[in-house]
Amino acid sequence: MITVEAHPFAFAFDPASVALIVIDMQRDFIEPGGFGETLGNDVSHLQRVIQPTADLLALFRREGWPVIHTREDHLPDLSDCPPAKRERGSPSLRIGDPGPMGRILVRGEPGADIVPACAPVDGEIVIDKPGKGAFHATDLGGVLAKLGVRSLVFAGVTTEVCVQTTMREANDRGFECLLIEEATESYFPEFKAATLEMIRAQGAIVGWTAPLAALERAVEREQVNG
Ligand code: TIU
Repeated sequence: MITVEAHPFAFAFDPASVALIVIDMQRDFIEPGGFGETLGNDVSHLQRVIQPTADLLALFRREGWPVIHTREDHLPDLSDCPPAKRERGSPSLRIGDPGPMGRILVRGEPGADIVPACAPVDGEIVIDKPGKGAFHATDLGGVLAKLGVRSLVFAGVTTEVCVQTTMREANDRGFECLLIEEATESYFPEFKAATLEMIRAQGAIVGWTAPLAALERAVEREQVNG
């Protein structure tokens, strides 16, 4: 077992049954002109998450542990986009409308791509999802069962929307979930802070959080001690 100094207490995982899930590190959320900005958000907040997420990816790749990426996007005919999602509020562009990075939140368009620094490499799994949670209307549950995964390390954007929703789905399915604090970000810093607190409150009611350095230290310790 590898034991990470985490909040609210130590997070222990078996390296034979861990996977990393990187949520929606897409240009549509992180770069100007995409879905996030059309909703009225300042996307510059999300850019600080790119390097820590790349470092976390490097750690999993070095260890040979499974990596799963998700993308929130829709089929070109929008048949998987509930009208309630497309029609909600008054965004400057709606899902499916043409924007500077192609059609907003549509699979295969430049905006739906994962940012280059966090792009999947050969052998990594990519799950396209129409909802905020990555288990809804996808085969993520089947993929994790096939891999024999029990513990999930989380990164990605945004903390209180797709990351938290997916962690809650995973927690309800019996997975032990650890969120890496610098590898997740919100358009609203106060929402990120509140989400980290609510995840680990009540004795890790949803899961654990830890800085990246704590995970790196734990992996190094395991290598020294065997
Ligand atoms: N709007 C917002 O904060 N997030 C999303 O719509 N999707 C994800 O979090 N990926």
